[in-house]
Amino acid sequence: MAIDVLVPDLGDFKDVEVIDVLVKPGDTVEVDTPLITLETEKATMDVPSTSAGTVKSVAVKKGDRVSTGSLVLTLEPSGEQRTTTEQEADTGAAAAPTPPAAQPAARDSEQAGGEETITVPDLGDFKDVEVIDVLVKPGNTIEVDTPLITLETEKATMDVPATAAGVVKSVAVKKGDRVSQGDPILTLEARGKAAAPAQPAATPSAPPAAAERAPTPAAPTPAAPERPPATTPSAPAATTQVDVSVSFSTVHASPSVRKFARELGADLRRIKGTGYKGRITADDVKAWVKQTLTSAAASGAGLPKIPEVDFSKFGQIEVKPLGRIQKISGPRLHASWLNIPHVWQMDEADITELEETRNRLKRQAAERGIKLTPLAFIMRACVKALQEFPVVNSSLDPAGQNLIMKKYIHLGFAADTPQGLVVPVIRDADKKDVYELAQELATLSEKARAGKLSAAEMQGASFTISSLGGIGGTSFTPIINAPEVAILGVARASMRPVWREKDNAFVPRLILPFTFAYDHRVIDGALGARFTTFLAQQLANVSGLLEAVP
Ligand code: CAO
Repeated sequence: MAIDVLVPDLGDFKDVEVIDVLVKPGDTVEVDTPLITLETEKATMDVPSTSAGTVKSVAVKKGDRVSTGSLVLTLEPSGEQRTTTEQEADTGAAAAPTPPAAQPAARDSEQAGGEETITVPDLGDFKDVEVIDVLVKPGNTIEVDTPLITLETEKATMDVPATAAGVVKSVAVKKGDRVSQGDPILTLEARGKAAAPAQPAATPSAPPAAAERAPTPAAPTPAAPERPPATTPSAPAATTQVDVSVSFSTVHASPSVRKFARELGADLRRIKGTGYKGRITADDVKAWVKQTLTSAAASGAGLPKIPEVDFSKFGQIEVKPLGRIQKISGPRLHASWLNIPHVWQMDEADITELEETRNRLKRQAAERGIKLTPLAFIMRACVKALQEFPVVNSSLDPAGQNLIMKKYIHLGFAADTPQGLVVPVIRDADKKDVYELAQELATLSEKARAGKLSAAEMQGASFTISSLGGIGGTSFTPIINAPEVAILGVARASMRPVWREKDNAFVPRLILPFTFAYDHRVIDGALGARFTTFLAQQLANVSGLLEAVP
């Protein structure tokens, strides 16, 4: 016969939120298997099963609110089942009074303003409970309910909240101390009279008492009667039959850290605690989330996987590790590819005159030790275009809310080296003429090929050019060098017949094809096309490129 498992006696607490449902139909559960997790503002607790069997149906879902007697699930029993008597015996309910609700930290003075000492609240039968964290220090301003210290027994943690607001004058406990009811926690310069803790409203989470599988009768604790019933429950565990030793049996973390982890979707069971006695701290949760996100991005998590193939099945193979540079640049290229919505605007420039002039100047330049390649002219044209369209020389801030406009123009250029692709950077390119650019281009290219570039010589680019013109190809689609917002890909120039209206004839012209790749979050299509048009005009006007740099 099916068994209904109900929410146990939650004492005075009602409408407690279900923050996790830990089982589903078909699951086999044992006695004490956690079924659901409940949470009030400051406490979390798992509701364990009272019977063993197979889950037939689950009656609650995340976000539901439950009270004593609410149906949790229905089980097909497998034999083992606790009777009420057994449960009571197990929890000692019949033999001893319940651990009281972990009260708000008690005050020994309630006058308005003045100095107050906040003491450890009623912990029921439990004494010498360990302080595992002190959350405030002298000088801190605290409010009513600010967590002051965290107490922990072998399996449960609880924050003890403040009952008064004010400025902490001195703290009487430190990590590792053991405290009992009435021990002073801190002294406070009170800001004013707080509502007296007339009820266990600010009860911390699973009290140590409960964690010790202490007596937990269904009836309110004898320690509580002098207080009116709670109206704002925060620790149902405290006055219930729920065995919170189960709730906290796998991880050690304070309720606030549990809440934080849940908000981030972090599974505490997978996080290694670095806090006191292996406790999971908020920083552990943050570090875990950060690492998870980083590795997810690096591994392309969420993307459909490329099938793994055993190539040796089809013929002889040799496995060669990627080069050092490839190992570094690969993830960066991948990140740019995945993160930036690229648009590639193709265009071409008539560089007939540019090449005629360059060929004329080449020998002279060579005599001065300068190799005047087309790339130096292209760089000069890019500087002019970046000055005309400064947004192309910007970066998006990490939150994607602001543009960082750079007042400098540092040009990166992709260089093919025996060790792999590197991107040396010509700093302050806007202050250099074509010859200076050519000279620095040659120096940095040489250093790149010799593997002698310093880290500084590869940093700080605000725009990058990738020229494959010396090699070949008619066009290609470069990947933006994030966090830059654009890159220019230069292909090989070739002589082509171009229709010239005034001659009513085709004339041979040297045409340079190029691709302007841009981040569409920053640059609109119209601006992209204006940029390439402007760039083509600059390249067609060689005398403009040769002008002295102001
Ligand atoms: N069209 C036609 N010819 C071109 C040209 C173009 N767009 N660009 C260069 N050339 C010619 C040059 O005129 C030069 O010939 P001359 O000696 O007769 O003048 C020749 O090609 C070689 O030029 P270069 O490559 O030595 O010099 P550069 O300044 O143009 O380029 C550098 C320097 C470092 C960019 C280049 O050596 C290089 O490494 N290119 C590869 C870049 C790359 O790998 N990009 C891809 C990155 S993404 O994987």
